[in-house]
Amino acid sequence: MRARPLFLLPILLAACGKAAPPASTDGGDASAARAAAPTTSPTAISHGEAAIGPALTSPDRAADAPPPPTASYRQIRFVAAHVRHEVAPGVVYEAWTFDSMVPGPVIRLSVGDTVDFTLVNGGPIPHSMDFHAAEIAPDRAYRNVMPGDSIQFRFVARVPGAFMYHCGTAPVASHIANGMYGALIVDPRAGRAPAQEYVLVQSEFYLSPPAGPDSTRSMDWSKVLDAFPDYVVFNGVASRYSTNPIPVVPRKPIRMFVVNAGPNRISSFHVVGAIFDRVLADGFGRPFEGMQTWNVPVGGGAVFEFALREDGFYPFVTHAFADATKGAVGVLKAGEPAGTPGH
Ligand SMILES: [Cu+2]
Repeated sequence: MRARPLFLLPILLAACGKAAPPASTDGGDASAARAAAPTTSPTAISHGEAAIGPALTSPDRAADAPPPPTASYRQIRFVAAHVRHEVAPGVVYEAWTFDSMVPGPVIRLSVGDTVDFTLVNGGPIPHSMDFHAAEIAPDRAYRNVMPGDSIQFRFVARVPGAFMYHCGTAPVASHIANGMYGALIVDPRAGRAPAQEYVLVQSEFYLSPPAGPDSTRSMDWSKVLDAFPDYVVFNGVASRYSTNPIPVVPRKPIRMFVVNAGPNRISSFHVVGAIFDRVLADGFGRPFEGMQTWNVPVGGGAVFEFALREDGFYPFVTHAFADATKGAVGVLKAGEPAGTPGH
């Protein structure tokens, strides 16, 4: 393991040492229609013995952005699946996923690209797909897909940005809190300037009380409604890029696509020791220049462009520090820093 910045240890210990309880109940919602108001606990309906797949041990997920697309037409197929996901070391969660990963796969398009999308529901309850990058009738495209069934629809990416996608099945907070979200990047037609590019998806996990023989956690619906998460994470795992800092080249452009899946907490995105040269909200407008911190709303995204002036360890956080303490922290390792970082 690479050297861990010592000043982050209290945060890491707080996040990793949390007495997260095991549980057997979950937030299954087998019958609620899309329009149903989430006023009652979805734990009233359980998928109990449904297969949820093997545990994912020490998931290793690079933050690197996929390269810009080379074709203007894409066929994309996701399978909704319930799998075990390790939120933090030893904390295994019964996640609802796209393609068995939390977040789901990163998609990258250019303005004008056409996507033919297929969602296959391999899970035991209804799921669906809502692409924020699409302009489409939700009642047609974002319908619930029953277990074993599938849906197909087409959209054209018309607006550049860092977009969220998520399951839109009610209660939506339940399906997002359980892991069904991801990032879809749309580049301007002319492309973006060369840079070291990374994708971060911030999200939250709400763990239920102890139950069950296998110590797999699932969602505590009351915590979701109270916006009281146990973990706030980048790319699905608490503090993963503190444990394994992201290596970057100093004095060269860096671009971070940040999407905030929530379902509840705003991300006040900040890189310690850096000022953003440019922050691009979604759309065609002018960037904001010289920014220290930028709020990424729940269900939104932003593109952060900057460079690190010196070799060193540069933490990135949500500056809502309770959430950073719960795991929404990582580190950029610029060059080959000597000595031990401090803050
Ligand atoms: Cu779902």
